[in-house]
Amino acid sequence: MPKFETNPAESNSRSYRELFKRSPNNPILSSKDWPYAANTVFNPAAIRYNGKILLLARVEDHRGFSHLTKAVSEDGITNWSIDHKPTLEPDLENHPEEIWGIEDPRITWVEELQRYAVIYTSFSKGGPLVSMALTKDFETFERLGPIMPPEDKDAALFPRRINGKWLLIHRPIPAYRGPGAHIWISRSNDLYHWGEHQIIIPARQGGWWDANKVGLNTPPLETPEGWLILYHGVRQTSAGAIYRLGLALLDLENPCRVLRRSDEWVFGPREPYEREGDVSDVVFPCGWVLDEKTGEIKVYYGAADTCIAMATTQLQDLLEYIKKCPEPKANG
Ligand code: BMA
Repeated sequence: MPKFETNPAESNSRSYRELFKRSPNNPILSSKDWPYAANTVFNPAAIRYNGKILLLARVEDHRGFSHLTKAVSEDGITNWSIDHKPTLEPDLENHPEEIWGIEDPRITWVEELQRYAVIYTSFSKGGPLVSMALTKDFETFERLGPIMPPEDKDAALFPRRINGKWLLIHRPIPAYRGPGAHIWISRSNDLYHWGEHQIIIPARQGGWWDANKVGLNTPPLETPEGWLILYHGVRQTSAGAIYRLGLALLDLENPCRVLRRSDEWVFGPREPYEREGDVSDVVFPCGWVLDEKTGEIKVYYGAADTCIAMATTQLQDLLEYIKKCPEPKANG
């Protein structure tokens, strides 16, 4: 008998349970599938590449440091072909900020550059910061280095310039945590220098599931209704934190304008592999892949900071759901 059958709070909730369907193959990947020794594999970026699904997984070694390794599959569920050594690992000579590992990548195809932008967290001596690398083939990478100073993580690039500027979503943590850790957008002309910083999704306060700390999960997905994102809210309890996911819709031409934000979380830890692991009660996607023909979205997530799981949903269902959500209030 698993220690946790279901999370009773979740199984009683009606509003969102049909939105995401967990794969019966979950967890689809874990350290036992890895071709070399690893403690855990989790929080993967995901993208369609050469007609297949490519995951760039965070792999934690037995020192506790992370690197990124790719896994490729035809159906995105089975028969993964996994690199036999790290695909992108810390480059300590040229990038000392990567000293304690690189984590939680998000990938965006950037048509203008004819490159994939990989945005990841570098665990530097000064704390976690946001780094960027470009690649054409997921074999060789051109590093741009740190683009946001610590403490900052959970970042992704928009796929095209908007009103002439590149846009980055990210989540700085203020030293004075009183007001909370919020989701921001910053703008750049050259991808190196970022400014015009603005909060877009503030952490709520008090009893909310996403009080005090929120962060981006999946890179913005362009839809006719707006940019869709999944973000996490961190609920602190006396037993530890619970990482759950909410949905938001950003204006197409001004993504700093949040059109809709879900009041309720739309996905949260329920299954034993999500509830028990190195860090219990965490679901943490870093990528989703839309099938343009069927409208199905595959969401790839780290479960309990230990393994990789997948859930499917329909773009149409997400849009119908989010359009019924309220427009965000200034002070939730
Ligand atoms: C966040 C990130 C994630 C991790 C989560 C839960 O701050 O560091 O990598 O999955 O915490 O531990």
